[in-house]
Amino acid sequence: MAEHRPAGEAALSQDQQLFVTRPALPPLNELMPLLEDMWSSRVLSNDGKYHEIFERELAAYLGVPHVALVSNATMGLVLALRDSRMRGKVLTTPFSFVGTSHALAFAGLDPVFVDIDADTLNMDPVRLEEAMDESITGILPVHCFGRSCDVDSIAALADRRRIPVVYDAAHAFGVCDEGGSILRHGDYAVLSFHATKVFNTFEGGAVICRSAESKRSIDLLRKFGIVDETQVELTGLNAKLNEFQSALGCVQLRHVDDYILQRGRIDARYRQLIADIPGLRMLAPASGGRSNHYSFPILVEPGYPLSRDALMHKLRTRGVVARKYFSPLISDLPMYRDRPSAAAHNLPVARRISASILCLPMFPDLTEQEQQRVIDLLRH
Ligand code: T4K
Repeated sequence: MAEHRPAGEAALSQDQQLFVTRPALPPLNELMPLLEDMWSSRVLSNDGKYHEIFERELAAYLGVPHVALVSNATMGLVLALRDSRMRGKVLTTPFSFVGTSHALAFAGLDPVFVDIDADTLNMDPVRLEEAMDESITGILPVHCFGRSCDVDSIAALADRRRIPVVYDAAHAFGVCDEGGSILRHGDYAVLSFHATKVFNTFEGGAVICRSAESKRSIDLLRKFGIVDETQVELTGLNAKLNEFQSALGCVQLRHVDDYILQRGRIDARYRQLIADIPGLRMLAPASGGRSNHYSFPILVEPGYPLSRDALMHKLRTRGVVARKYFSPLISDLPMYRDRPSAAAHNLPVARRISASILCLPMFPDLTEQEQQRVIDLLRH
C-alpha cells in the first residue's frame, strides 16, 4: 500500500513488504456455494437469509444472547451511544483509534479523556474515579488490543452513578475472562469485523446488547428506524451488514479458532525471541481466560540504541511496516486538543506509552521466516 511508504524510499514490491497485518481469509471454495445461492436468490441486503444465520451463529459462538450486526464498529458505536441514556460528557480513553472519540462526537456527546494504566493500556480505574462528577453521563472504555478493561471497577462506578457503559470492543473478538466472553460486560459492547481485525468480513461489526429490548432498538436504528412499510419508529441510519459480508462471516466463524491459535503461537515466539533484547519491553501476557492475540506491541525504551521513530523508519526501509498504534493520541488531534482533559499533565501515562509504542506484524499466516526477519532487524 503506497501510502505507508515514507517519501523518497525505494519502492519495494508488495511481496517484499511485511505489513502490520495481513487479513485472514478462508478458502474461497468454502464461500462459493453460499455465494451461488445468494446470486440465484437475488436477496443481497436488508435482513436476508445469511444475515439471519450469521447473527444466530455469531451469538452462539460468542456465548451472548443479543447480537445486532452492523456495517462497521464506528456505526455500531454511534447507534449504541444514541440508544444509551448518555447526554453530554462521557469519560473515554485518549489511547485508541480515532473512531472511538469520533463516534462520541457523531452521537452529539462530549469526550472527556482519562489517563490509562501502563500495564493494560486501558483506562486507569483510579483516574476514572477521580474524573467522575455530576456532569458525566456515561463511560466509553476500550478493550485496547483485546486486553480486558477492569470491568468490575467500571461496573461498580457506573452502577453507583447510574450511568451507562458502552464498551468499544473493536479489538476483543473471542476474548474471554473466567466467566465467559468479555462482551457480556457493559450495556453494549461493539465489535469490529474490519479487514485488519482478528475476525473479518472485509468491513462489518456487531453490537452486543444486554437485553432483547436494546437489541430491538439497535435493529431498528441500523435500518432507518423502519418497522414496516408504513411505520418508522426511530430516527435511524443505514448501518446494515449486507448478505455477502454475512455469508463470509458464516464461513470465517469455522476458521476463527484456528486464526487465534496461530496468533497465540506467533505471540509466544515473539516473546521468546525479544526477551533478551535490551531496551525493548513487552506487555505481560493477558492473564486468565482466553486472549485473541490481537496485536504485538513493544515499547522502545531508553536502553535501546534507536528511538522508536528511528526503529520504525529502519524497519520500513527494509520492508517491515510496523505501526505506531496509537500515536498521536486522540486527545492531541485538532478537534479534541483544546478541551481541558486533553492537557498533557492530565494524561502522562498515555503520552509516555504513545511516544514509545510500536506494533509488530501479527497475523495468523505470518511465517517463521518472516518473523525471524523482524527479529533480526530489531536485534541488529
Ligand atoms: N474502535 C477501535 C478501538 C478501533 O481500533 C477501530 C478500528 C474502530 C473503533 C473502528 O472500527 P471500524 O469502524 O473500522 O469497524 C486500521 C483499521 O482501518 C481500523 O479499522 C482499525 N481500528 C485501526 C486500528 O487500524 P489504519 O488506518 O491503520 O488502516 P490501514 O489501511 O493503514 O491498514 C493497516 C494495515 O493493514 C496496512 O498496513 C496493510 C493491512 N491491510 C489493510 C487493509 C484495509 C491489508 O493488508 N488489507 C486491507 O484490506 O486503521
